[in-house]
Amino acid sequence: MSDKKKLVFSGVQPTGNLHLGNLLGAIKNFVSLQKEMECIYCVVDLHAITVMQDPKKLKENILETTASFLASGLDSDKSIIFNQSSVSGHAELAWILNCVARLGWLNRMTQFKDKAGSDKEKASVGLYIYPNLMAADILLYKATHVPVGADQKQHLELCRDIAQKFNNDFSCENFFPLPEPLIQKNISRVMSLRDGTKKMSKSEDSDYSRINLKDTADEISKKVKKAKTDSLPIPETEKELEKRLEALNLLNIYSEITNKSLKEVLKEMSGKDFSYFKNKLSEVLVDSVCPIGKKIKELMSDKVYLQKVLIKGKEKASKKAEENLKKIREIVGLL
Ligand code: AQP
Repeated sequence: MSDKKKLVFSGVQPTGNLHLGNLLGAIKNFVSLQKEMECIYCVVDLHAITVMQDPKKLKENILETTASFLASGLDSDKSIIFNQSSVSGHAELAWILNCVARLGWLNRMTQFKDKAGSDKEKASVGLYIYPNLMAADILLYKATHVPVGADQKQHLELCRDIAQKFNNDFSCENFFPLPEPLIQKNISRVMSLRDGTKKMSKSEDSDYSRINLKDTADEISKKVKKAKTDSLPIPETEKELEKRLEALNLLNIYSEITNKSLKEVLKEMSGKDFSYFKNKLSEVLVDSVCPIGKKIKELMSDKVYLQKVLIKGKEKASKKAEENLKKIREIVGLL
């Protein structure tokens, strides 16, 4: 495929403070891709309302997620940056795809099971069909590449199944491309600082489980100091880390931030105790995260500017979406 035809789409939910998991698992990749390909990055506010949001806070979070994109290095002249609900084609295509996707496919989605918890009957219908909306987000632009954290891999596979079924059902071979997930190799899932079996998440109750992009140097140091580890020193080999999930997570974070392989990090740190390593980790985190946090705060003091960025993105996105939707309506037989 020529570079011209490649198109990147991805989104982040405006559900609160963005954290190190969002940065290392997704946004870092967004930034490097904008140098190579045409990219569309979306603040997915319609996804956010699949669980109840305080309307005032949601508005603020949409702007703050936009500020976080810009502060992390996204450029609104190079990439299309907008919020999902401003382009109504996302909801229209989602409805069409609701009629293509099968119940059995959605029943297999593990994120719904995790987020709905033990009482699924009380979850919103929106939360259940969230992956169909995600498929619509991507297919509306005929995106070919989707940078995401490993937690979104299953939803991407579903998107490919939906695209394939649409192409077969309506006899329009290759109409929708089958999008490829782009998952970071070294750190595809940043884990909670309190529990190495859970991913770092905005909605986790304890703020000590995550490093937020807006955390101060002091907060980062405190969180790293309190991060769960074990009593053994840092080992020499990756094999010895297999069952030490919290230690592995911290070492992986250090490796990603310093651009060193885990092997190199172990060479540097083996035999040292965690208090020594945690000091080093705090230093590199403060150096890389605090400038982003400072920029987010600066950008949030000019909300008019942030709104202008979103409007500019909406205009570009709407044009592309409408061109594709015209063809989709025609294929489906809608007048
Ligand atoms: N811990 C993580 N490690 C690696 N990647 C992650 N992502 C999220 N958490 C991690 C990736 O960030 C992108 C945006 O995610 P999102 O905010 O839209 O949704 P999410 O995956 O549901 O993230 P959270 O933080 O867990 O949000 P809440 O708590 O609101 O549900 C995605 O590419 C995701 O893979």
